[in-house]
Amino acid sequence: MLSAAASKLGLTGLGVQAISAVGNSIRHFSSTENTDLKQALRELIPAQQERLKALKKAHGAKSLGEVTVDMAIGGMRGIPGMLWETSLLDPEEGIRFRGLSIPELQEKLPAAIPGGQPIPEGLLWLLLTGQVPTASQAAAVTEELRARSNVPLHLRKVLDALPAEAHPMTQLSMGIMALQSGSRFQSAYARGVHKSRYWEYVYEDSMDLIAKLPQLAATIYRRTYRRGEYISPSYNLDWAANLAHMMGYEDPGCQEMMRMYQTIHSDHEGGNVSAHTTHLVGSALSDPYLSFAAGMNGLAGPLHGLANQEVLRWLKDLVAKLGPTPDKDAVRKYVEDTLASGKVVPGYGHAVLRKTDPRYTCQRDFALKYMPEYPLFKLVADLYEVVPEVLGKTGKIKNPWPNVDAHSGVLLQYYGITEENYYTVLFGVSRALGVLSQGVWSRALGLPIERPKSLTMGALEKRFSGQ
Ligand code: NMX
Ligand code: MLT
Repeated sequence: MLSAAASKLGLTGLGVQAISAVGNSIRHFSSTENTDLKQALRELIPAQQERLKALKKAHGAKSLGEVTVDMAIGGMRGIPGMLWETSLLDPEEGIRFRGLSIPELQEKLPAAIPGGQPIPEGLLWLLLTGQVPTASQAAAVTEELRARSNVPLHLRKVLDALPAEAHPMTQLSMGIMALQSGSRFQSAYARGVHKSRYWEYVYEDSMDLIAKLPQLAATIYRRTYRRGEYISPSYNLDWAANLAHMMGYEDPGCQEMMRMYQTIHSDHEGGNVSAHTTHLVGSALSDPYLSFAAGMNGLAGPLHGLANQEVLRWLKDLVAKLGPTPDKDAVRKYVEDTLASGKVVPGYGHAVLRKTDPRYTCQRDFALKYMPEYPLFKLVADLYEVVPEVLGKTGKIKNPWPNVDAHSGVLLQYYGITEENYYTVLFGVSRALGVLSQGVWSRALGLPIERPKSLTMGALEKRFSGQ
């Protein structure tokens, strides 16, 4: 039966189901109808601690492979060096969240409207517990986040101290740091809490931060692009729809887009810059605000999350130069010119993926349903016919296919969110779900401070001299 909160949100019912990943297989089994997320975690943690202990005992001394000089110099590409429970990336297939692909998430997670996109609250339950939530469990997360969503008065003062033209990602990072004064982990640590309880305070901070991020993001948007005319939160909307509402967008299609957007950008295993940075900084027992702000500073780089902004700029420039419906030869030349000018083609390529990003495909499917005739969508679809071929011809680009950022701006533009400098903020809000969930587990599992070995060129030369 749906809870009162679930019925109010119109959440669709799902069978009670839970997953546990064992190697590559996923087992589905029944779970009790507990709607308290922290309690669910408390019950799950001891078994996972034992699992890690057993893994270390049985396999701790075994090798995961060779590390070459190229790998050490080349951004540690391909070196398995981190434990990350919430998602796993396959180069050919793309991301799986706790074992589930994006189409499986869309099928199994509770939605706000029948047959609609998953609500990110259900994904958060999944990321934290490994269990597919029921509608009432997802609705309980909506309620929990709502209860934690008030932002302190000083937040707006901190943002207002910045010039109006400060980049939205700078504002996001500063805003998260302004919220850090409320860290419960930091206070608990100062009081001397036992390390076995760290995860509890990291959970509190993570949920507080996730709850407040939509208001912070909407404040940045309205302050920067709508003359500071702010919109109060709605107490009837789910987390992602409320973000769209506070930004000033009420279209039900836009709300669905925001639920989908916030779900698919949440996690991409542990090695990407934003996740790895959050993990690294958190490993020093810096609280979730400090570590997530650091991760967001990484997301703000143009080779990472800022690429969604860069894609729109590149597309606008293309349309300005070639018109809205350019022929293939003109587009080919435009792509070649981008490469010849020493710039990257934004939205294409990936450090790990070797096929079209399933997050691109998911957004394309959304566009086919909601905006099939939108000219910008058609242009992006046409680019797919040209860009990989041109990139492939260079012979050096390992993945010529589009990534998540090649498509996201089109959906935002369609609903009127035209300010591309803002796009990475929406990516960042979503990324909190994955990296902060992992942060809770990192502390629950007692993972140590991260400290890989570095080498000088001289040390490498000496090591291999005479070979
Ligand atoms: N356009 C032009 N050159 C590229 C591209 C591209 N889209 N992708 C890779 N290359 C170049 C790359 O710069 C490198 O050149 P060089 O040897 O002169 O330094 C060469 O191809 C080999 O790079 P790869 O090993 O294929 O890619 P790498 O793992 O180093 O980089 C990215 C991955 C994602 C940084 C790179 O593909 C890129 O810059 N893409 C465009 C920016 C982008 O869309 N980033 C978003 C990624 C997703 N996200 O949200 O984080
Ligand atoms: C991400 O979502 O973090 C990007 O696709 C980059 C990555 O995985 O390296």
